Amino acid sequence: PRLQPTHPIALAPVQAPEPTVDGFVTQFLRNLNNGRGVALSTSTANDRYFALAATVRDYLMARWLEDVRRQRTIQSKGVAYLSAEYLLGRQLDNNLLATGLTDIADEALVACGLDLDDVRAMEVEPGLGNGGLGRLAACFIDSLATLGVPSVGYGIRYEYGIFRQTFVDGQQVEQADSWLALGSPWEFPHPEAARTVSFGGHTETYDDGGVTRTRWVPAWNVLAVPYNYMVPGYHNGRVNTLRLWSAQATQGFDLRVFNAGDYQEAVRAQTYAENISKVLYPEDSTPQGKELRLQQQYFFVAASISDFVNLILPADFDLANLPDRVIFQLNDTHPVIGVPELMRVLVDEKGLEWDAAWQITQQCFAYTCHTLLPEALEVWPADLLGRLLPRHLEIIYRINDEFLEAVRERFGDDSERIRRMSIVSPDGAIRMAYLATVAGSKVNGVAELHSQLLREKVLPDFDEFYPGKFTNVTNGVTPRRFVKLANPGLSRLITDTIGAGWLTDLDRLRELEEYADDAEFRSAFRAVKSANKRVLARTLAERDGLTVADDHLLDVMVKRLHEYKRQTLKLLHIITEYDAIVSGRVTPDQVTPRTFVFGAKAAPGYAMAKRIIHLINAVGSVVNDDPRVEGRLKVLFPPNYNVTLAERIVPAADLSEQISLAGKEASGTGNMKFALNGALTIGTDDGANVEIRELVGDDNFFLFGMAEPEVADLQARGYHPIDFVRADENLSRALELISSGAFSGGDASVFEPVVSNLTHHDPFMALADYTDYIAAQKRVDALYADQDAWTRAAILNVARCGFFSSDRSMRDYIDRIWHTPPIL
Ligand code: B1H
Repeated sequence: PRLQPTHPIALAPVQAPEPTVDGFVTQFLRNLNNGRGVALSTSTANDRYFALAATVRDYLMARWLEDVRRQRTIQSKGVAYLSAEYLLGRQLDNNLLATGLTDIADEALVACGLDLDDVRAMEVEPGLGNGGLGRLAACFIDSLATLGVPSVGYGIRYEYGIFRQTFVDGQQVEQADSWLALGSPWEFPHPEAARTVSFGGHTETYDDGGVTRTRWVPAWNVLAVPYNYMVPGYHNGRVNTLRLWSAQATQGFDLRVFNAGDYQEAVRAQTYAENISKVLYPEDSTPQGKELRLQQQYFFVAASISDFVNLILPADFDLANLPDRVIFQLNDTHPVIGVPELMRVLVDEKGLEWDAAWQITQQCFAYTCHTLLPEALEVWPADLLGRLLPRHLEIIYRINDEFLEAVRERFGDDSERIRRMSIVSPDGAIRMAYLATVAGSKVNGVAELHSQLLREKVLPDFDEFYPGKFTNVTNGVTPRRFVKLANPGLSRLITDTIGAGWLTDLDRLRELEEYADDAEFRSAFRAVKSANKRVLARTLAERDGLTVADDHLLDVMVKRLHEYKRQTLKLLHIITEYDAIVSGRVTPDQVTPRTFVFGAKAAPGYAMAKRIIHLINAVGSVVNDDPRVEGRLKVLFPPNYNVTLAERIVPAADLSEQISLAGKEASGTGNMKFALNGALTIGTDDGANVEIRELVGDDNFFLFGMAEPEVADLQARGYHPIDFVRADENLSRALELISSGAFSGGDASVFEPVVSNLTHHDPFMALADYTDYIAAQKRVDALYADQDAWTRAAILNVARCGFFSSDRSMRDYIDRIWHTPPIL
């Protein structure tokens, strides 16, 4: 009788702490004492942050474990989102919000004599992504959890995320982002569930009871150790999983070599293996064709597929049914090596016939393309791929042979077409976007215009060959982080006006439309914007020692530094305004007082982008310090723009700069965040700007510049930027000012490369759009002068942009691509 279990395994309860202030205090102190090994009186801010995070975790735990259990029992179809990047932002506030515990936590900390703000400031955001693509993945997993769709996000636990940007004499200097230096309270390592990932070696055939089979004999292995993170849905009791892989050597160091005194050699293999998840490649939109990068890609994809096939699926699962159980969504080409990997697993490891395996594989993948820039489409030299993954190269060749055979069957021996469509390029490189298109059940672009150009310009042969394969899913952003957390004032105003529930049904923002004409609502709306500017002012003062005037139009351009995004066009506008004042053509009181805010990281190897950063800082210091300007123009460039800072900048902005050359920005997602927070957009007809403008209406959007067909036309006719310089005196003066050394202490050589690049090449046609841009900025000034009209337009932006919730994006993926119903 002594051995009767009182908590039988299957029924053992997972207990959540009491959702009261007392319950919270008790759990918080317990975590501080037992988890951190300190008393409140001796604890550091970091201890308190860890204990608070652990407390929030404790509330989520029962739900998480229940969701994991339920998903394993039901075994319904789910999404495995494969992404090399997740730009998560801080977790504490998000998870407090999801659990509805923010107020309780606040009071509980007060009860302990602490301030929630001081504690939350300790969190270092995990910057495991470069920009829009990584942030999109983070928004998507948030929405999947909120919709209750079974899903796992798979990725890499980089030890160092996107570099920390500093400025030295106005120039970008990168520092390692050691976000894990003090540990992370959000992760759960599971070394017992590690997967072995192999590299190198050769392939051989062998006789398997009369059948000839191929096997891969790799040369070296690494361990992929999973770290699990909770992904809570909003107020729905659901918690999905994000699983990030960390590389570990299969064997520790070589003790014999160590004892012989060669310490470096003893750890060489270990260092090599563990380098795989050491650092995020800081490229954005242009891939680095580096061996380590391919190692990273294969590492996380192979571990993820093995995790799903060998650990998540039941042991007796019939792999013929795999497409009913999972869809692997390829976030750009980075995980496309998963296609030959699944084939290898099915054929070499599980013994399926090639044709059956290919049938399965084609249904289990779908591919999202995030770019149109030809230089951004990943290709891997066959010799590199063959050296690292010899079996995968064989599989890719066979896929290509069979694919080209099918093309031949359909179109005859059209050798031009065959050459164009081959997954293997004429110079022997593997075109990963083509492989993904051939293997994917669906291929989607990320905004209407982008999807259209993808079909018509980048992959037209494939669109013709695979009718119905191409589709669009316009990107979205999570309103939980980017409206509710970032803009509590606006959120309160919205709830007071239209009631609760809009945060998970963002189309309901439409109900605000009628209030655009309500003077009282407009003044409340303006008050929120002003309060947000003061919050930003405080943030920038503390963070960077910058000052923000509270009566300025806040004109914001925050995004990666890239020539196609045209930060130089924004600069030319600023210089033109400055020139107008200092040349005496206008008096300072005739210009709209504006503060221009930039945020931008440049890829460390992108020389022109770094020069442009230098120029922005240089223009800033001259303009800001020139007494003739009388403080009417300010240029602020806080370093190290990241998710945390975005949450302060976006809600404070009046004007959102989305000024890429038409046809170059696949979608943009910053544009959506600004519009949803009541900034007006000045933008080109590019990416999702097109859809924003259609929704908010021409009167509430400042459109300028060439549309994509005009760009193509000008390119075809021959673009000569110098013609545009000659045609617009303001433009030539602005360029002349830079050339004269006005922003470089008289040294004309410093920014000569920027000016000469613009006047002689201007690959993204900034000068061609300059005149129209300036005209559009005049319309901005005119509307801003009428605060009621401006506010009305801003309200309509909020009211009409509910479409850009990532919940809607996820529903579109589910309907058009995944067919994975929520579990209720
Ligand atoms: C986007 C990238 C990207 N498109 C390669 N492509 C990378 C490509 O490390 N790499 O090699 C990293 C990133 N990122 C962005 O995706 C687009 O430029 C945006 O327009 C779009 O909004 C975003 C999300 O779809």
